[in-house]
Amino acid sequence: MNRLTLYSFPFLLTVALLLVSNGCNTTGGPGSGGLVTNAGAAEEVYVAPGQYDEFYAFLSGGFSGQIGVYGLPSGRLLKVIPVFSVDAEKAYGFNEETKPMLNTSFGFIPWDDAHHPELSQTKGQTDGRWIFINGNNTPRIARVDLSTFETAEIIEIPNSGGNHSSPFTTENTEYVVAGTRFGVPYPQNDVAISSYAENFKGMLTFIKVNPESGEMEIAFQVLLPAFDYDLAHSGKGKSHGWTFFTSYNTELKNTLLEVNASQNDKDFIAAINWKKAEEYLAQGKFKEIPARYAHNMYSDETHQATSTMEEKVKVLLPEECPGLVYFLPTPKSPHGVDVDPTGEYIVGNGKLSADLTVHSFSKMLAAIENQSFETTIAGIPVLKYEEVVGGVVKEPGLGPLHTEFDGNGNAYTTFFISSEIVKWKVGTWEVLDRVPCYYSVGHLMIPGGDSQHPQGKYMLAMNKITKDRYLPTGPELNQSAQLYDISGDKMRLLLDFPTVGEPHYAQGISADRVVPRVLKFYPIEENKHPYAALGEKQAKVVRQGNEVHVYMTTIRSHFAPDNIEGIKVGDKVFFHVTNLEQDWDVPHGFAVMGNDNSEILIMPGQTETSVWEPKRPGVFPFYCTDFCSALHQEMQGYIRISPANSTLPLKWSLGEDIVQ
Ligand code: K7E
Ligand code: CUA
Repeated sequence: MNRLTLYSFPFLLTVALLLVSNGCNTTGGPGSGGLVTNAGAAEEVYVAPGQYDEFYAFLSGGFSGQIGVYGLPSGRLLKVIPVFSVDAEKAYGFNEETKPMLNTSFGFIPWDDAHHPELSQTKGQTDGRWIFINGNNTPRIARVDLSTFETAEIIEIPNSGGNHSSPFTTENTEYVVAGTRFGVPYPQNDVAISSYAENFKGMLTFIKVNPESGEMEIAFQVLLPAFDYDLAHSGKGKSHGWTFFTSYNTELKNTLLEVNASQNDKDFIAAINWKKAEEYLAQGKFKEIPARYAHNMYSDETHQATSTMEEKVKVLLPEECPGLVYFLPTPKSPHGVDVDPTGEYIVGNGKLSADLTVHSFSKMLAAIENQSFETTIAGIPVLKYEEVVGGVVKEPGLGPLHTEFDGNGNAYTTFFISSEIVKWKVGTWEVLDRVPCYYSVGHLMIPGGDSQHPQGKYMLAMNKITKDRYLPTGPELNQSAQLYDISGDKMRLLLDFPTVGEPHYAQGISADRVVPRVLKFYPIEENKHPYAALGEKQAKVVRQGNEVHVYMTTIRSHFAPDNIEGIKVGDKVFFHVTNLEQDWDVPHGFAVMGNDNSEILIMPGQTETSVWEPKRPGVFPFYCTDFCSALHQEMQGYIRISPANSTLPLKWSLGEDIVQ
């Protein structure tokens, strides 16, 4: 049989268009595409020296596993926050304090693929407290504290594979959610891959967020058929209490998905009534099942992370919980699902569909009330398409992926294949404007654009292909973001800027919601690190068998102690370095020659630990790695390593003061 006959028409169309869209920008050169013709655009993105940007933008790093923090409208990179990947710059995953953050049921995992940052919300508005982000590969959700811009917590998601539809929040951050992209055996087990349809399942997870501390806890999971659950967004306003997940591969195939998962005319949006789930939980209608998953917390008091292995999880079965889940038929392999600010409309971005389907929440409730079901799958009613669809945007573009809102009744949808963003009117479904993207846009972001209260001044497009936009940098070019002004009727391109990693989704927030909360240093008197030295008088070196603990302090511009002797080959040396500074932006660094580890970078008032196992006798220098003062280059010391059988006593000193 001719293999081509296997391929569906939409698939061939997609391939053809992909080729076209990629082909048109291979011949580029400086300024060959997408010239900014708007006079004054440069002025609109110019943030004068010494001035702050108006917005923070948090862009996921994709396969870098991190979050990039940028200012808008300038596009200036402010910080890379290490989340799922080790980062030598900040010693994340290298120092003893943060290693437990990357612990999982598989052990220490130094990397992940992070797609969707999501800001915490209060009353449907971004509140600047935390930002959550998913790890896809080894399913996890992280919480970053926006007072320190550091990862505060990571929780692993069990019964999951490819944690992609994650971690979208509810309107008061009651929950963040996680949906499995890949079906996996439930329970995880050694079974034939060809038994996919019978042995594999898809799990959706609701993670409760403590309203004061932000601490996460898996509240419950919902067991569903092994579709691929792609993206999610929670209801708001009238639809508060519901969360919507897109799915594809409703065909339940386990091979050649590009063809086999594109067969069904419609896939589903799964609508989960989490308030109903809470009732069922209260009634005890759950199954508690064994599940090993890590829960890692960083403490700003002890400056240390702990990792706890959790043992079980509560699972709800739709068959036993009527009213918990409904399926909304949605054409064809929907990617993003986006709820408008009123909570009435649920946009299903069908990747292979010619039109954009928008469901109506009120119609959905009516269809449930009237039991307008097409059929039932695994105990889950499938609502009739005609009964739930609220409107259709006719032929807006090719390859819709994601939609955001501006708070003025307009929606903006990205089209990957036709490489553009289309603005349309919610309710009338008319196309109002379109702008090209350079090139192949994935997600877009309007600050607050997935909340009840968008701050609709700018829109950011995150593009997959960068050819001809920037100076070449070898075979790989950084991904690119483009900033548009959306304050008027027409979208206007203002700026291109390259980004680190591969941003998928992003979040934006006006700076005034974040800046007042930012911590400038850790009060030294509150430092509860068990190995802290809270003043130079507490600096010391303690031997416990082969382990040597150096209680070291650092302040401009010396370490205490800075001369250490009596260490032997075979010892394990713990440098616990406390930064005594009590001023903003005065970290000190520490590194010792030949250590198979990164430097550490200690914030003012913090303690960090670097472990070193010296391999040979000699005298080895250590120094401060962060240029901290005019005498930074003087910030150095020595440690003497003697042979394993040496009887040289421990000795440490700083100048004349603390000689032992
Ligand atoms: Cu569309 Cu991972 Cu949200 Cu990329 S995903 S674009
Ligand atoms: Cu401390 Cu340089």
